[in-house]
Amino acid sequence: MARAKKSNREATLDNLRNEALKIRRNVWRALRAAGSGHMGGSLSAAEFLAALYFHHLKIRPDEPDWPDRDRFILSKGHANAALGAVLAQAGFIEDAVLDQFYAYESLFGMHPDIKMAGVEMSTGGLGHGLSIGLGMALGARLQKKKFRTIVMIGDGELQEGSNWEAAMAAAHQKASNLTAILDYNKVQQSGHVSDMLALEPMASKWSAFGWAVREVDGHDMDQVVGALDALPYEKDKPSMIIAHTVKGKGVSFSEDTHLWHNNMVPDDVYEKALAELGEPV
Ligand SMILES: Cc1ncc(C[n+]2csc(CCOP(=O)(O)OP(=O)(O)O)c2C)c(N)n1
Repeated sequence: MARAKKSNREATLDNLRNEALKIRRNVWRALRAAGSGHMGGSLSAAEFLAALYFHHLKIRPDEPDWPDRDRFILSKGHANAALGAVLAQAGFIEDAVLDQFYAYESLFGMHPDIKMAGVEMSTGGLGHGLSIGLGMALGARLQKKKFRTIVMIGDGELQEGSNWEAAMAAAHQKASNLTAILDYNKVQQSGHVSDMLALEPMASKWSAFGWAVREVDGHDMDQVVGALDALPYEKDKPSMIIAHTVKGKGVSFSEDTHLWHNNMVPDDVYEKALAELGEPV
């Protein structure tokens, strides 16, 4: 019997799931090359990064500085292994660069370097990306350009007061061309966010700051794509996507623990991780 043909949307979602799996595999590959690095927050971001670079962002990998491109800032810059992975998969950089993670004179370092193709902003000191993204969004408005700016932030990062200044300013400026994605994996460097410095209620807090808010399961590709396709959510308001995620997602020992926020990656750990993730198609 002939197999039922997949709808275009199902095929798109399958393709994006596959890219997310490749991101996770490439994260472990890069970290193994360096011997260590930040796996937890890189693995939680995989679905959104795949959907951004292979579905949502208007970008040209062969012309990284195209003036009309959408801008993406990874404000939680310690997850740079995942950004490098998706930039390689999308063709901004050579695949071989992934084996140069954290190597001497490599542009692919522990944090994003604006000198590397496809990287919009050097980040790593937490708490700056949203302000910079707002500046880009306001710049687009001044230049009468249609490009959009998307900033991914972490929940631990949100404890930095500068985020809330940017949140107020973006609402005041009615920056509807600005989107924030909160990788809400509930774990920061030294423990669970709720134990360190609680942030709930998250959604109503952002609404009160004047943002249009949507909450999704950040590992459900259908919801991830739906949230991106629906942007912007309200006229004259910046949009916030609260992505409920799992730190270290995809590998049993790294999930939902600060112990794998940043860790060593000897060969046996790398092999266990890849065996659990499985092969992309
Ligand atoms: C200003 C600043 N303070 C401290 C650090 C060290 N640091 C790196 S990652 C991290 C935890 C971030 O937690 P979160 O935003 O929840 O990231 P995720 O769980 O997504 O990896 C900290 C404190 C930093 N990079 N910048």
